[in-house]
Amino acid sequence: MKNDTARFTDRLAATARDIETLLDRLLSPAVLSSETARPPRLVAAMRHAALDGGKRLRPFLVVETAALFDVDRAGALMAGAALELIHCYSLVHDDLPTMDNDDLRRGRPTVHKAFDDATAILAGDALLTLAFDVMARTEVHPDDAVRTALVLELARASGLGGMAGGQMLDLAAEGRFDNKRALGEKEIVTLQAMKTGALIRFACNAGAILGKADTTTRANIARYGSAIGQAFQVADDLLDVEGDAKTLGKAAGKDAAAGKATLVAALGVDGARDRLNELVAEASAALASFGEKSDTLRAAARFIAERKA
Ligand code: GRG
Repeated sequence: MKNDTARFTDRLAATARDIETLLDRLLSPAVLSSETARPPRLVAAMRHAALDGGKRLRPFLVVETAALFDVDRAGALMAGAALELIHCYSLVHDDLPTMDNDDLRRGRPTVHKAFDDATAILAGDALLTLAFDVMARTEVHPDDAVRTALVLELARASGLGGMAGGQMLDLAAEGRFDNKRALGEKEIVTLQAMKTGALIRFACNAGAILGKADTTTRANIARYGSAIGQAFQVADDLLDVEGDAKTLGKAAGKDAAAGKATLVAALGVDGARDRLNELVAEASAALASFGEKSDTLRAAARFIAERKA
């Protein structure tokens, strides 16, 4: 019988394949009702940003959390695809010269390098808005209240008080607008919970919303999502110090060079590793009530902590 890690790897690959197929369809040049035309250059830039790459971790978390509640897989995949569109938009905008100024993403030229800055901005904008278009579709869930809750939570996770807000705090911490000021551990945790944690937490919450979970169960899933969201960012900070560009598919060592506010900077490499182990244990504890049914999500927490790219 396969162990949890092998089962996890197979399931991640299966979800990635299904998400690729869905995104390929969602980003087709075919014009939809209420649309006027789909400009080919914009379609091409959006496809460059979203297709053929990425671990598809966020959609996987939606699908696997939804599976805890025996939710229809096709609807969960559609919700996961909507979330992945937001993730892809954030990477396109993050890579722009005025943000992180990166040339390489997923081992390929970033969108502004393959196209141009204006096209990259518009591709990001259109991916962001398409995400809400997709999340509002009945294919996600037949119940209007479920879809409304998903749209609301997705907006909160990605906007002012979530990912975009976190990016703002990150830029401010770099000293872009004012004098640079070293952030304390608590401030770094808040920044990261917004910038990266919010979408990962949403992925898990989405599964619970689709499954119409009760309040206690929702809280446990949110606890799991917060722990793995934080673990994801700590692992990312460690990879920036210890990883290499070839495996990462993007530049390494950029955080230290920019003097970024990371937990590795605040706690040191060993301190960050200890924190990572605590977070994996916390994630696992949050799933206690699900028993063996949540073994794949436990394996996901370990994968997030140990990942090399
Ligand atoms: C521009 C509004 C706006 C937000 C940007 C997410 C983000 C905020 C910036 C990305 C910067 C970055 C590299 C953060 C580290 C965490 C992260 C999101 C890594 C990339 O996610 P993965 O590893 O990527 O899931 P793949 O390629 O597998 O999809």
